[in-house]
Amino acid sequence: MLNTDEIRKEFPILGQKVHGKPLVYLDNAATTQKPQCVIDAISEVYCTINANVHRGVHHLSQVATEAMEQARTKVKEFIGAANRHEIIFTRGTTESINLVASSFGGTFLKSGDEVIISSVEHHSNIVPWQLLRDRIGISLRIIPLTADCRLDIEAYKGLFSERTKLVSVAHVSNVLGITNPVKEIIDIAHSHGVPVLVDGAQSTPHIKVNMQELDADFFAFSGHKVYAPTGIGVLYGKEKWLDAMQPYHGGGEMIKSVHFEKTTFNELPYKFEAGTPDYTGIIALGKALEWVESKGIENIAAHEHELTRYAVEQLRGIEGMRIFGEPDGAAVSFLVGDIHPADLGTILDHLGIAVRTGHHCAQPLMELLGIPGTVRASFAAYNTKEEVDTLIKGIERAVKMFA
Ligand code: 7TS
Repeated sequence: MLNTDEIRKEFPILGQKVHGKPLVYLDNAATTQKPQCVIDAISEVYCTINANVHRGVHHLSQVATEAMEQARTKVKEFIGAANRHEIIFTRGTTESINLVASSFGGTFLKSGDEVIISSVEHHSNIVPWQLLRDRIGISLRIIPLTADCRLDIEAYKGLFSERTKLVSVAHVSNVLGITNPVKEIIDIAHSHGVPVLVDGAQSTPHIKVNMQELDADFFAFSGHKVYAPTGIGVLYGKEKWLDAMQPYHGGGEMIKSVHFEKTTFNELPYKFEAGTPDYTGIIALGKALEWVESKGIENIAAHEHELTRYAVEQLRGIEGMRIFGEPDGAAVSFLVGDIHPADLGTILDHLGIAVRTGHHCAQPLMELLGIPGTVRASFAAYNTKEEVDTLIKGIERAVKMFA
């Protein structure tokens, strides 16, 4: 059980008022708020150990390097990776997926090859593959949806051909809050000898992920959705793939030796970490993951599932309510009558309630659902049932206004 009263005290931002009303922050799928310990970790770096990493013999540089590498160990443990060097720091999920598209694509894909993605992908797991399509002539196969907004696994099985080279799917839909059967998806792909990239942006904050159990070949997530700062993220990749893949960015740190005629590349993970890394963000990410572990991710998940279940139950009582799919995670998407999602979002904002409205960077999914967008409420460890009640009252008020 989580003690939300105590947890809320750790998040300074939550105490404020918005438009004169206590802030009800329900946009956690977009980004989570940060606990004081994470905020402190950032200022502590600059107050005590700041120096560029990996290249100094001097004391500060060594301390900063050690702190950064400890955070890598923390990430490795958090996601159950086999090796530290399989953890690559990026700017976030978007960059992690672009890295795979560019480096895996550049190494292993050629014209005519196929990549399988799904109907529920965020734009960041669509557009990198389209860029690759335009660059080298691959094609995309899309896993369709069933009537209840789940991935159609039977249809997925039929998408494979001898040209299939990669599957790239979201672990949890950022719109529907539905967990995809990624283990099954991975097992099916592996039975065809095809590797799988899992977009873990919406699962890592809410589900205990373990790379050994999942057997994903690549796994991407963003720090800022799991109580860490913006601008830092992770790509996990199996050593056998990362080793064989060409580098992504060129520059300092990713090289062993550089001559005008020829350059040799550094070992993993540094081969994929060109330039000065965001070591401050990395250290704070380590702190955020420690914070999650201190509360227990299973406890956080149980709390969020209960909030989602309660929210769905309460929302269903509102006339004209349309909930998309049956969320099992920490987000719910809905529309009410013919109220435009942006109008509903604006009214809720005036009541101090922050929800997301629009297409949620999943325009193809909106097209499939035949809607312009949704209103999405998404939960984190610090949200409460009272906040769900405030949301419901706000929606009821909006419905009256539009009646
Ligand atoms: N993949 C999924 C499933 C996501 O939900 C998001 C961000 C991304 C990738 C991209 O993550 P980034 O950190 O690199 O930007 N999703 C959302 C959202 O639902 N609302 O704002 C951002």
